[in-house]
Amino acid sequence: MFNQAMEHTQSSQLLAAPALIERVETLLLDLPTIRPHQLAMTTMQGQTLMLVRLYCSDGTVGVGEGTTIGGLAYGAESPEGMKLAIDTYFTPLLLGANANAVPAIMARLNTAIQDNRFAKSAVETALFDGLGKRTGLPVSHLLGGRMRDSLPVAWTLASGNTDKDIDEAERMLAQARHRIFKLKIGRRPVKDDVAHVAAIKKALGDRAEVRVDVNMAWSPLQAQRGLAGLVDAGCSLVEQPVRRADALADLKGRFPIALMADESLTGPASAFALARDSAADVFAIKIEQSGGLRAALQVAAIAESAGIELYGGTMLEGAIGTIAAAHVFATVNQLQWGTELFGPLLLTEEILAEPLNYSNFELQIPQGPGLGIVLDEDRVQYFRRDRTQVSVGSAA
Ligand code: MUC
Ligand code: MG
Repeated sequence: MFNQAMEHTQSSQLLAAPALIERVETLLLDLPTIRPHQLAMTTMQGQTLMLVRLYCSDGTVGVGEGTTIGGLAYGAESPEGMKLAIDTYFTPLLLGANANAVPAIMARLNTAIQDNRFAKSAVETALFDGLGKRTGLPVSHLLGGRMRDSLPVAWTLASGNTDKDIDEAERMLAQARHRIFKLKIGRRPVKDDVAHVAAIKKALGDRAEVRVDVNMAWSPLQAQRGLAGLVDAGCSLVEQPVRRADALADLKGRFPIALMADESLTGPASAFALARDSAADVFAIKIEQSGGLRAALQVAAIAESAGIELYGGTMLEGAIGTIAAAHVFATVNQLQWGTELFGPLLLTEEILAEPLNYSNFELQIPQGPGLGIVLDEDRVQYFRRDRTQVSVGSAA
């Protein structure tokens, strides 16, 4: 009897209070990066975070984030475009909806709005954050529960200069922050890129693992030459060396180096096609590229059933998007290649009341309700792109 009563009390605490979405707010925050970040297709000097907040009738507020890489350099969505899409098209579908019914809301958005995967991921993050705050559960628990409480985090060396990259890697090793390094290549001739990788691997030796991301820059022929050189350089993994999925499939299994799909993975349907065509050894799962947290888990499930290994990828999200991805990655069965959830560390400015905990080469996943993070509201307001207009408006 006593036990039954206890069970009842505990379970009723976990019920989410009814909550209707009353207001949707979107903001653009501009934050500088610690150094220029050089990829094959662009060099980033800063990052724009598109924040979305869902204000609900029970007083809870869920927050989500969308980012891209170099505006429109990486894909079809931009932070400005996400804000416009959410303000104009998502908001009328969200207002008045039952915020606890996350799959129903996402189904409605997916029916009414094509693509816009990054914006959908931001909104789904905010929905889960709110649901977590209402139930007292971390997002990872809402997604089925955790396999792990912390995640290994790789660092991307992308200064564009070999010596600077080696110095940066040494600093990361000395601070016990990262011991897996992903090198951004694909801008220079293949042999120069391979020499750059070989020099860094030689300097770091067995103290670190070196991987590369070509961001689709190589032709199939360049990729064959490049992969052969990367194997000799001691590189363990190559991410999206070529643009097309069929070219990826042609490369797979031809060199003793792991081949990872990134740009080719745009959600569960593409994951299914890549798995069917045996086009990659590893999938980079990303919440934004997948179109949301649950879609990312579908990608993971397809990989797992096809015997494809997993890596927790990033779109260089700030703290909110990074932690949303961390909650997802906490739940997958195996994460053979760790993660690259270093986005907040690339930014000079903190927007959380308490920064994320990166220590011992890992990111600790917060235990609190929802995303388990608290925004520093003054700093959020300070970094708003429209700050001047806001203060002028409020003074009037
Ligand atoms: C990508 O292509 O993987 C991840 C790390 C980084 O530096 O860029 C991103 C995007
Ligand atoms: Mg990549």
